[in-house]
Amino acid sequence: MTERLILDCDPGHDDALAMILAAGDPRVELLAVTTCAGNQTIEKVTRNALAVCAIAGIDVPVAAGAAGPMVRPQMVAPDIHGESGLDGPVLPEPTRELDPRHAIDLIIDLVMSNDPGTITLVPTGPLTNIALAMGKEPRIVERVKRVVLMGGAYTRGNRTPAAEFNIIADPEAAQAVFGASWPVTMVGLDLTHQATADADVVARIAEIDSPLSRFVVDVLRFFGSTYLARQGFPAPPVHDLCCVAKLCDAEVFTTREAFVAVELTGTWTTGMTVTDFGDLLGRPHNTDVAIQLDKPRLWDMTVDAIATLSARSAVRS
Ligand code: PIR
Ligand code: CA
Repeated sequence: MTERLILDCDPGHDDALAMILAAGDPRVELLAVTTCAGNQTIEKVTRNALAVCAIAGIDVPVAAGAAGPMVRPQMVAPDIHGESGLDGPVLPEPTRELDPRHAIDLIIDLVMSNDPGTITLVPTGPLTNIALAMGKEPRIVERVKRVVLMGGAYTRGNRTPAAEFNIIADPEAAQAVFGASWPVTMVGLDLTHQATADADVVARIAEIDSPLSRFVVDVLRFFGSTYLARQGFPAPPVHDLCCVAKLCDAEVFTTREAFVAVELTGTWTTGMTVTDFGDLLGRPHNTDVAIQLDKPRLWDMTVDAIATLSARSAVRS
């Protein structure tokens, strides 16, 4: 059965790769792309989403969502993603219109009009849209099959020593998502830091030699340069890609059940995803936590998706 998903994102270099895999892998069906302020402002990330659609030939609805977090002041990540949110490649002009609906309404419409248990939500930015959609239409919680989110970690942070960016950018929204009764998979930094785009991967993508492959190479080069300069990584971790990969092939990473809660009142730890794999807190486990990546599997499917979309665009033009 093909996995049907809504990608709620803040593109973002790794978000762009997640869009491409979701559109190019035959094992999943991308129903819509919704945007949320995160890596950059809502205007910028929405523009970037449309640019990725243009270069990759993605023609699903795209809707703009929340312009900032539910409670706290806004946080963006120009140090890693640049001023545009997707610095590096030349961004093509959008070829299509935005969906007129707010992201929250598009999510609600799709979930309520499809059979229960058939749609997976894949948030790869702050969880603002998902939490607001739940607040507006609480019945989506029992209709969504699963939430596979990029965020958090059980061992580290990247925005503070304790907190990962997507969670600390809107911790109240994140806690609402973890605290709801739907199944949640947390694809955190413990997993995504294994998903580096090493030189051999960039070379394989370059070999496809299409406008899309050149775009992806530029995306990865810029992302690699900021990750090297800011965080000392020899190659950039393509976080958001891992969530979509899990829907393409469940074997791409292992998980372990845990109780996860978001710290909302810490002095130094706000936004931390406190993870109890055992029973220290005496709480029922509410999350499948991503642990171990099969890296060759991840990059094989990603290279294949780029090749598939490149061939599709070549036929069309
Ligand atoms: C990546 C991100 C934000 C900040 C840094 N330092 C690195 C973005 C990515 O798009 C990903 O979704 C998540 N947030 C990783 O923290
Ligand atoms: Ca992201």
